Amino acid sequence: MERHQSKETCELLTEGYCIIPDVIAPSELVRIKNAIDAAIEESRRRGVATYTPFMDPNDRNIRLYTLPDFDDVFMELLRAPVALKLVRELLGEHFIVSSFTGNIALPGSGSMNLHADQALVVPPPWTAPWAMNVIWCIDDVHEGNGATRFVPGSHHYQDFRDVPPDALEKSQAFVASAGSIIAMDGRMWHTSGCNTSEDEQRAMLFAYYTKDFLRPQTNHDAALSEATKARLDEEAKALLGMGAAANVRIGGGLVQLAKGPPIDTGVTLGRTL
Ligand SMILES: O=C(O)CCC(=O)C(=O)O
Repeated sequence: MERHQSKETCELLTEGYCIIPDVIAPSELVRIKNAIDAAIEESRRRGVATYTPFMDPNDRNIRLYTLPDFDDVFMELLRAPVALKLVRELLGEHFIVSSFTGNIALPGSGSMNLHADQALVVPPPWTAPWAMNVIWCIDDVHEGNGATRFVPGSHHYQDFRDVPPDALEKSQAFVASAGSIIAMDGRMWHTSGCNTSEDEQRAMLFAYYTKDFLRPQTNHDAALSEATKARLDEEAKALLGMGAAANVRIGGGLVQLAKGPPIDTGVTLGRTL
């Protein structure tokens, strides 16, 4: 492991996740919670359902999509240096935001199907991290209120066939305080937990970044309102993969192709392509 890498980065590279506490100040947490409440109302007003039956067993999971369209604070989270540092360490310099969604699990919410986010956008084999989530914990999260559950070591699975039948039983809940971020390799198999608490809400926001050559989950150019788009600077547009040029980087203006096969095929960990 390189010397300059932090403990968190090392854990992310080796364990497939790391937790960084106290990233969001208490006053910011209030601002984000208010933005989430407003987004729920606005999403419903726009006719976008906050219950997604193909994902969740009942409507106690409130889903929010395309968060940057609701409040500028969400774009600030996507651009937070602490998050982008982790993304660079795992995915390298060239990445985009694939989607930014929220899942607010209310008491009585159930678990979705086990999955790995990279497996949702890349066919196997999954030999390198091409995707990752930076999960913003807006509430304290733990087993009882349905924190995300992950299968330790599952970021090494390379194919659907590698997922054991008892993967769910092997899963464990993340435990983190409100204001933490959890960075998770996109190959980690995980699911939402069941919120069995009496009265605890569990809001977690999923900033999903991928290598820039992967088609994103959200077409931000189509999904964001004109008003939101007008507020984005060039750097934000690039982060959202909204530039006019899309997948033209790999060949390096044909120079790389003329030189022969790429030196690094993206099959090894970190800083590739
Ligand atoms: O809400 C959670 O804990 C997990 C959500 C998730 O994995 C997803 O939406 O893909």
